[in-house]
Amino acid sequence: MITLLDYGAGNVRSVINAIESLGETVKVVAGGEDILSAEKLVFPGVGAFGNMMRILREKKYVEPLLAYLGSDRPFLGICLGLQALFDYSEEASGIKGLGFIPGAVKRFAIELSVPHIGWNGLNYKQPSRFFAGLQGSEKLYFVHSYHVVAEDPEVILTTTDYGYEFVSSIQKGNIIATQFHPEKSGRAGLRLLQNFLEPPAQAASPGQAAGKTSLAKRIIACLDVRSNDQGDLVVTKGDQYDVREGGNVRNLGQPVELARRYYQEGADEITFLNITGFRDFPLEDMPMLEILRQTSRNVFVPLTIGGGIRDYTDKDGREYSALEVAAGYFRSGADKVSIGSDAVLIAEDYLKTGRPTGRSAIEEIARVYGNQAVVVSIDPRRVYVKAPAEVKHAVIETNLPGPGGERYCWYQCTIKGGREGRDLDAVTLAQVCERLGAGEILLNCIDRDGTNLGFDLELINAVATAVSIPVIASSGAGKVEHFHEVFTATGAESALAAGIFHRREIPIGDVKKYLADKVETRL
Ligand code: 1PR
Repeated sequence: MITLLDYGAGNVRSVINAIESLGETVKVVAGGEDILSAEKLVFPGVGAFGNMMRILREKKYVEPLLAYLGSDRPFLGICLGLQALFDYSEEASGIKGLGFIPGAVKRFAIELSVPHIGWNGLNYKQPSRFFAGLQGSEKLYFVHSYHVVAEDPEVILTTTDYGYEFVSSIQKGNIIATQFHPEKSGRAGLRLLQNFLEPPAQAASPGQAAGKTSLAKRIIACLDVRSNDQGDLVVTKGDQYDVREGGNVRNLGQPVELARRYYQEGADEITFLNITGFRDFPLEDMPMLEILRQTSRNVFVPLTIGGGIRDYTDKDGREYSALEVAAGYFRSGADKVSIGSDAVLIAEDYLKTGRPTGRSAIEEIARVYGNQAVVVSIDPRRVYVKAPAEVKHAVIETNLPGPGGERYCWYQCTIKGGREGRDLDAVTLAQVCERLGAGEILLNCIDRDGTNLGFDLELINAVATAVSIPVIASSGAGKVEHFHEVFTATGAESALAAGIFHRREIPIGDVKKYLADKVETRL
């Protein structure tokens, strides 16, 4: 029996699912006495340090936790569950951590995109039973803007390189804690969890390639989901966002089955977009939550969900905040939520006053679940102009002239799945959302969607150079070379595709094979 400390924020569902998939049962802590009587305690943390410590104090978990840690019984901390062990964090000034391991939690001070999101390797600093069965070349999933700085080098189990070398896991006796997420790290992560649940007899010291570890470019499979005319929730796919063929919604398969297939084929992440979310209400749309629940039971890579994340009043007049909608998704197994239409409206409001309200969906969800949990999905469309001065938007000079020979264009944001164009450009939207706390940009392109013509490199460059958060390039992938092109010609951290995977035209494995000696990926 594993005892799991859930302080109410983030995706503990995936940790429970991963442990259960290994044949163990999980008891969730209901009070301090459960911590004191635990035999093996897992503390997964997602979200923000200050919020976590506040809840731990309110629930009176701090004393029991320190007593448990002091007794040297098996403990596995994950992400914030690692950071909580330290004295304090730059993320929350004036708020004390548990102070069990001397040191601090610092924000990445680097030129690279922050958060550090994705699959990176480990430099092994000492042998541990935790590592049994690993080759040493595996990549694990990270998602964080802060990292620990341990005063005592003896506790450092692994480091990872991102801009500089940082501590990615620690061990002190039976206390182990990782910055990466084993529950989201595919087979390698499950092996680590297995080693924690049933420690092997011998400590292992995996070999590793010489040199620094590096962050892999991610290949993301995207499932656009909606009800078809028979009322079944199906994976569909549009051509420039038109998902109907012969009057019917295209049906390319069942969401849970497809997600499972993509996990097994090596997808680094899976995104579900509830594409009619702008008119449905997800908390009433139980099938979507159920899809997440079922998928997260046996898919152990990050899951993002988008569609309908906004404030909402139901037919009985009850008001729900976007934060409550997001919470429903997180509880059902999502690691990140993606905000589309609402982000455009939030940015328009912000631009009117130049001041954040502190109450927008982006700010509220980021405050509780952390910036890394908030993706903004942008649905832009090219608008050609004869000269940059014609509009007040971010205009680029294009190598793909318009129908009238125009050499300039801007990228107009749309809402409601491309149905309504707004007076806002994609570059400005991305910048405003970064300022408000978004952790990642999912950059679609209506012109390229479903065309197989390749990603719109000009759009991706315009946005990726304007923000410091990671950008996911989306729309238009038609052959393996397009992935190489987007990773070498733009600053995109990941590439997302849908049609070529659904139609089995190119398996994910072939994309990875093609990239193997050209671009760092997770194999
Ligand atoms: O506005 O917060 O409710 O969110 C709705 C979400 O649904 C948004 O993220 C929006 O991008 C998405 N969406 C809405 N309508 C459509 C549509 O297709 N009619 N899909 C839609 C967005 C783009 C990608 C697609 C890539 C790759 N589709 O999801 O998967 O373009 O496709 P490809 O590789 O086949 O070219 P809200």
